[in-house]
Amino acid sequence: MPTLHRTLPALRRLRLANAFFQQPARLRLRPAAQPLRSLHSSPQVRQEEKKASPTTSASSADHAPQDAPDRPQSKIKYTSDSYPDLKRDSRFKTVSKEDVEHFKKILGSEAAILDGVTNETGEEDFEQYNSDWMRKYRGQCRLVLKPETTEQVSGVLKYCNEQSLAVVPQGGNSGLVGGSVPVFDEIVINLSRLNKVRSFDDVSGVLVADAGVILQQADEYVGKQNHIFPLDLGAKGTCQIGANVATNAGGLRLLRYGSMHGNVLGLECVLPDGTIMDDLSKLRKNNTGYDLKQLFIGGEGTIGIITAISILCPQRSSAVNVAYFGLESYEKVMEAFKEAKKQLGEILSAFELMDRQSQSLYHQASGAKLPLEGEHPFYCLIETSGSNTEHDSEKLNAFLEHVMSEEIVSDGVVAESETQLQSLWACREGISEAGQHWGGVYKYDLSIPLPELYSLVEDARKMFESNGLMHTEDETFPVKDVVGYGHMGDSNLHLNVATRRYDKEVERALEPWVYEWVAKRQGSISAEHGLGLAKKAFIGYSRSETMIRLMGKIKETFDPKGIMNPYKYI
Ligand code: FAD
Ligand code: 2HG
Ligand code: ZN
Repeated sequence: MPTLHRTLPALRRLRLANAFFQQPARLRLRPAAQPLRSLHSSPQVRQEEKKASPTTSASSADHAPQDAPDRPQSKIKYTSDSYPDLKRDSRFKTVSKEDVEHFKKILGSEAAILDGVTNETGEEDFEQYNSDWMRKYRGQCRLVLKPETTEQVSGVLKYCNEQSLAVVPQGGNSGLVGGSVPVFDEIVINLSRLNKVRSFDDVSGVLVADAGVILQQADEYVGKQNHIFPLDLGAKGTCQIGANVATNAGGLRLLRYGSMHGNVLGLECVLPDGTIMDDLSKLRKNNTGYDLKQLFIGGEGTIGIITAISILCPQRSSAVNVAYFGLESYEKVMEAFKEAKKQLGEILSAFELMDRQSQSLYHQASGAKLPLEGEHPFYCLIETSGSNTEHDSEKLNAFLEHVMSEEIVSDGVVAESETQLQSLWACREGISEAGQHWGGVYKYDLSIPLPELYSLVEDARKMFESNGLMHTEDETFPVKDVVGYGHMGDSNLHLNVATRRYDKEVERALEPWVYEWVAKRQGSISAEHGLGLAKKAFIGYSRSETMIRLMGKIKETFDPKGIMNPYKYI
């Protein structure tokens, strides 16, 4: 790990920071983050690695253990076994040889079909399409279709609708709520071959691209023309922009650029009956009737398949700084956030929270050295992005001086180089994967009013201390640790309960306790990951009966036969 430029304690370090900020070379653009060693390898890569690992037969535990480098690999339990109350909908037909022949005609290429219906394709070839990133959900699909054009998607869906064949749209399969994999034998429609950039206008900043373009590639593409994709997240090397829209993904830049609902200008979608809805508008303003595309943003593949998006990409900032602080209490973190907004204003582009436990898990799982010596109860990562180096430095220095002299932060570092900047971001982005290193993880993605945001983590920790399910070292306890981190700037907490195995007793302790806790504070039980299968049953904690009924009507209108991503969402 390269030496980081220390800015604290107090004035001596601040002077160093000032000197540092006067060097123009230090202010660099942050490109899409590099994969974090094995930790950040994409789900596809992980699957390749898994094939070589030893496997055991299906676990008799509540849930099979999670993939981890130092553990033998076990098969994931079928979702239908983990959730025996879920029954296959008898309205749906089972895929036949005739159906496969028909799909072959539509898609016209061997590469576009993974067929376990008419030939002997083994179960292991379907594993990456049937199992999710958390290795918590596993479907039983025997047919994967990979259309290359919107017309092919249309032909496939039209036929599926006529034949009552259920489907699951699938992007990079990095979703965290079990929405992207089948529950039973639904056909997977994988969008990875629908992956061309259609146009980019460097005057307006409007990018039009197929749904299957990988987020990192989209960002690099517009980056070459000095623009930035308005979304960034840890799975950028794997997830697809169509799916990002379908999940209304939030991520690390939302504080600055806002949500997909604001940035997406148009969509091309295929409805379940094969109709192509061409609303690929490039206009920022268009008040002509209901804004139907908004229903697909966050629709999680339940009313149609997004085949292309038109999105507004902002100008890329030429000056980017990242600072990483240690703080003594959550109150100090709130103070730091208040000051950051006040003093950094329009150049503040991220304010991320990490607790001590989350940084410790990241360190243990990845082996990476943490940026600060000693431990602090809380850490935060602040990013600024602007177009004027001198102006940004002046603002950042004033902010640093203030938070240090007022003792709001106790220690901190500022990245001096691109590598250091990436290392600091890795401390934040690497937590998600680190959480599941020991066997399994229960993930909660919550919107909570800021003053109470961290109390949930403290209460969850107290609960596991008193119910005897948690021990950080003793492997016989199911829970290893409870960690809290997230997008502080968006009031979005990620509560991760790192476990040594998926265990129904742990799940029962957490659910519906977490959801009740959040509902009492008028929060949301899903801030940015969506509902999928994991949160479907709990939607009532965040939405009224009237709203759920209206959602049901929308679903019925678009998908009367219910073939789109069944058993999920509502
Ligand atoms: P998938 O997982 O394949 O699919 C997600 C859902 O969208 C499914 O319901 C699927 O049916 C549907 N879908 C996929 N493609 C389409 C389409 N073209 N049309 C219609 N429906 C479709 N999420 C955040 O919001 N913020 C984060 O910061 C964040 N960080 C993450 C970090 C890591 C390490 C990981 C593993 C995940 C993270 N996620 C985050 C979750 C996930 O990456 C996002 O939900 C992402 O948008 C999913 O993209 P995907 O291509 O992997 O979609
Ligand atoms: C993040 O912000 C992602 O890192 C993932 O949204 C959160 O894994 C999680 O719980
Ligand atoms: Zn997040």
